[in-house]
Amino acid sequence: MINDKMAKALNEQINEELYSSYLYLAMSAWFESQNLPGFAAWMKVQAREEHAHALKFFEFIHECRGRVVLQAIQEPAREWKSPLAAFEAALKHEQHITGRMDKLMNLALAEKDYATAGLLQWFVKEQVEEEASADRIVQMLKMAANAPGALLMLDHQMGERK
Ligand code: OFO
Repeated sequence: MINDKMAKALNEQINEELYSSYLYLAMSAWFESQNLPGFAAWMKVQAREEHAHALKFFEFIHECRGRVVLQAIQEPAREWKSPLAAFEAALKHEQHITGRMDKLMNLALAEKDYATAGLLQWFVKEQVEEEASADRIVQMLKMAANAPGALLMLDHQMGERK
């Protein structure tokens, strides 16, 4: 069983994950509009991954006999100043999600909900990877600044993500 307080917090996290998916899909659409199909494909894979994160919480709440309540998803931005600006926004978003996971973990421990804490442990680890991967791309885009050839090579490399 999951208590109401914890279920409410996890429901909010489902919304955050669906928003993450929506945000990365919006970034994918923007990269398409910039003729950078590799970046667009990378973001589409990321959007799918975020949707899977939402489903992990969705299924967990049901397994714990809680009630899932879906809320409206906020509209994401449509434009970014540059590929670098988009990935800086993605990194900032991931840092925000890491902060949310820390708060959820604190709540789970305060509620002595060790099952939820176990699930959250997976997400805490995942956030380390999420931040590292966004940051790596930010750094590469900084190195590619003012070199269109380097940006095109990077685009090709980004498109290889499965
Ligand atoms: Fe769900 O990890 Fe990114 O946001």
